[in-house]
Amino acid sequence: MQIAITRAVSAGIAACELTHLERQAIDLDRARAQHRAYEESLARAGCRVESLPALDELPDSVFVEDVAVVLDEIAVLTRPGAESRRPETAQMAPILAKYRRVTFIQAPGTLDGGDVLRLGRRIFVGLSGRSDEHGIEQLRAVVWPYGYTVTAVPVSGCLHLKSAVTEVAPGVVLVNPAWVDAAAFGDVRVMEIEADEPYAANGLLVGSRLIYPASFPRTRRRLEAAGIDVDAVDVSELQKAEGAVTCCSLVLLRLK
Ligand code: CIR
Repeated sequence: MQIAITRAVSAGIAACELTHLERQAIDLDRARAQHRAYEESLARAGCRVESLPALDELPDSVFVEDVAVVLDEIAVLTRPGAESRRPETAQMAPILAKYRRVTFIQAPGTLDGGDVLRLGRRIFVGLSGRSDEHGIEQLRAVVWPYGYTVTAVPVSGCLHLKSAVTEVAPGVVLVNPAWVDAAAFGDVRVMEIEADEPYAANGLLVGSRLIYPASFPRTRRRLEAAGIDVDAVDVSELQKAEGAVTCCSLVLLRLK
């Protein structure tokens, strides 16, 4: 059984961090409705959804992916690159402690979960504006005893590594080649996004189902043509906050 941890949209989301996007008005009610529909898609994919209450004083707290890296063996609470987001980790630690032993990335290291792509026992971490060498080295030290390799991957032009690449089926990655060089991922099958949908590389694979934004129909057709079972969700309000589908949940295997 998989558990998906989510957090309701903050009433303060209008003050979210923005790096590559111009600020646009976010309709809070609509964002919340879209987030609930996203939670339903997680449930359809077979997850038990643990939905946490909104934290109105933390604008980006709906994007729970960034505050932890959860493996079967351990949960690593991050130290987000954006200072405004650092208090989010203390809110998540007791939740994850129900399921895993927890450990923390320490200053001066920074790491955002959005930069962490796990392909089996290989973990790739974006060297982005949010995650640095110190954070990556600390993650490596925590996970190597469990048999994981950690490889830093340069990203440019986007917020996180997973803005540029995600796993969309076992052994298959969907890439925006303008933002990351897929050669870094070694022996995987690479699919490219449609060039006119630059944000289309972020999908959330849960079991054999891909939760995927409704706003990228051309890339979605490519995925479906490849036999991938796509569940399209409208996350347009969350996209205005530079969010996508992986970032709104932490999906973990229930081990006991
Ligand atoms: C931020 O800039 O931190 C948020 N506004 C968006 C975070 C999106 N996170 C993700 O894609 N993993």
